[in-house]
Amino acid sequence: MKEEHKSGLSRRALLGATAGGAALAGAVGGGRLALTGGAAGLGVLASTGAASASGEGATVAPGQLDEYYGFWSSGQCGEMRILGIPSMRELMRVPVFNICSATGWGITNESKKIMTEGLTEKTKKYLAANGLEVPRNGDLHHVHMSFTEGKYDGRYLFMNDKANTRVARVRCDVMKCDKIVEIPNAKGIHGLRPQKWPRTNYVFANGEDEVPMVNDGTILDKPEEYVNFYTALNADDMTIAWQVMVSGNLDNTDADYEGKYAFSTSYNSEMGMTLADMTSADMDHVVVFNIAEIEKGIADGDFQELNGVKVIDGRKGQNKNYTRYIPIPNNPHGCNMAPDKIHLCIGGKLSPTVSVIDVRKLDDVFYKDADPRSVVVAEPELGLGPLHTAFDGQGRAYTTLFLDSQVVVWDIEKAVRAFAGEAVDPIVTKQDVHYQPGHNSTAEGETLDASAKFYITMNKFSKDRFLNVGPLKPENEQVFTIDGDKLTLVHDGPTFAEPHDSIIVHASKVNPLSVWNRQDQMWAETRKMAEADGVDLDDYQDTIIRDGNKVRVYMSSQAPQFAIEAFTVKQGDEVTVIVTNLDDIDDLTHGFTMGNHGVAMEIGPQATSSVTFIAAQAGVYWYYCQWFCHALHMEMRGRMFVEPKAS
Ligand code: RUQ
Ligand code: CUA
Ligand code: CA
Repeated sequence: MKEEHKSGLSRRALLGATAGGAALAGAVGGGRLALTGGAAGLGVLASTGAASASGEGATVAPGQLDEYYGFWSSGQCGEMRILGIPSMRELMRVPVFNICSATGWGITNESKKIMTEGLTEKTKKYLAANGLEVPRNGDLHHVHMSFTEGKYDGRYLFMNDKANTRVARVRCDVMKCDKIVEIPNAKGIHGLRPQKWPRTNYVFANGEDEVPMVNDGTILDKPEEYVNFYTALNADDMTIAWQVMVSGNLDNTDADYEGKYAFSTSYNSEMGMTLADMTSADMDHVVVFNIAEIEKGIADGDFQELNGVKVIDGRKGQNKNYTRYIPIPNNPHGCNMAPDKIHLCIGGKLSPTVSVIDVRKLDDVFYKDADPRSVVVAEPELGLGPLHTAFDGQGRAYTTLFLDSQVVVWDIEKAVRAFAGEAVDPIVTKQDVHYQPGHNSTAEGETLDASAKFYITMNKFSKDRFLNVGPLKPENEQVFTIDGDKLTLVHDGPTFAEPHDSIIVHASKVNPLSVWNRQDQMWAETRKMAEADGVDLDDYQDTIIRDGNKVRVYMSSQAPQFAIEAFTVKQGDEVTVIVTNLDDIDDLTHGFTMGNHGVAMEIGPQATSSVTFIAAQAGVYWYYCQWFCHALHMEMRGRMFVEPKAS
């Protein structure tokens, strides 16, 4: 992969030197490929051609593969996105908390089960009262991969939904969501991180919004009785392991490289209910969670059970070793553990500082009564609005400055020395970004494989940077190569709501299938239904089962034909169509769309998918395949006859 990059680059650089910039632009200038940063970026590459050119390694020619996967959140779109890095080509959208017209996520029986089985009874009631089958929206902020010994292991991706207080998991073998769990007690799951060491046994999830401990309407506007919850999920089965009740709210979270501690920022230590109150104190805090002590507390029975969850009291003043509160200025936000395994970086947001916590000193705070602030070993003043920090594995930190519209690159060790009184400047460089950056990413920067290759900034505003598309503007993402002390812009491109956060994972660690395994658990329930109907989904028979006013249509599909090209039901029947794609070839996905019924689904090679609807109106309805699969794809269709109800 890397070799291809190098040879590709020198060939194009040579082209640039001999045939001129126009040929070069033609070779690499297409679409969202890298080097769309404009003439300046191309100029740099064309004029040097040397192996050490700025921006080297950023070009991925048409037909070449990226070296890294990028897994992206999409904020209020509720889906996960997969990009190729460094090209920033969008490779896939994986529906998770959203309803998807293309794939039928939220429409098929299989996806509806995943979207509803982990909901609380309260939420099921709200859905029923609103005539909904699944929650309609999600707000997916943070995607993180499972770890083994501090490195990405390619098994799962975990993500939060702030809007409906959920956590989801995506299987990396098929890149489909397989679990969605609503978190009881907490409200507004925001920060989310997997445990890094020894492996991801827990997924940590922050409740951002304060509510009464028993939120049944007995207590309303009495903030003094509100609490917040920190949640640990068991990553392997997505059950809830435990919760810790805390003082103040929770924003972002991360875990250490020893499996001992997890951390959360709180911008509302005041427990204020208005903006003025939430920003009134000079200091808020980071909560440190002592995992072994919490596990011991649970084992010893020192918990209360709340909506089926074991809840430990970790509020201030509980005088136990579950939590400690480290004072941090002023409405802190980002929470990022450096791959040096030592330094935790907390973005000050309203304070121009990043507070650096030495996690080796935490034992003293828990067990020797040391001053909580004694763990802060640096607090460099970096600029206005520091939010999130990324790392390059070489001792440098990259912090986004929201208000300054910059990234600041700084040296962690120098910041520690400066804090101790030495006259050193930790700041390496500042680079303008466009505009107002939130999160940022480096290649595997939150892992022990962090590298100094790319720097990605996810900016909240594009302003004047693209053609005007009306009052709603896209956001903007930029990619820089890291060239020693310098950052070189190599990509600048719009994204739809919202480039919230991303992780960059080396392609060697992600190995998805191209064809589904027929025995996949995704359609286990459908398989049970088929068995009960005497239909063997592995020795496919195309069958129509009538069961009172329920009709089940089992059909296979093979390009370019549905095995059943017409079936008849009665008006008012509940119809379930179960389609199995018998094609066994890469990239041969079929679809099933039932015209005028709001029904559509994707059926990947060797997959089974099913959908249920009421045939409410008599008449002839065409169904068709909506994934282009064959020269005769248009002909891949059939009819449903709905006989009028005898009146
Ligand atoms: S938070 S812009 Cu939702 Cu990730 Cu910091
Ligand atoms: Cu099958 Cu299009
Ligand atoms: Ca505050």
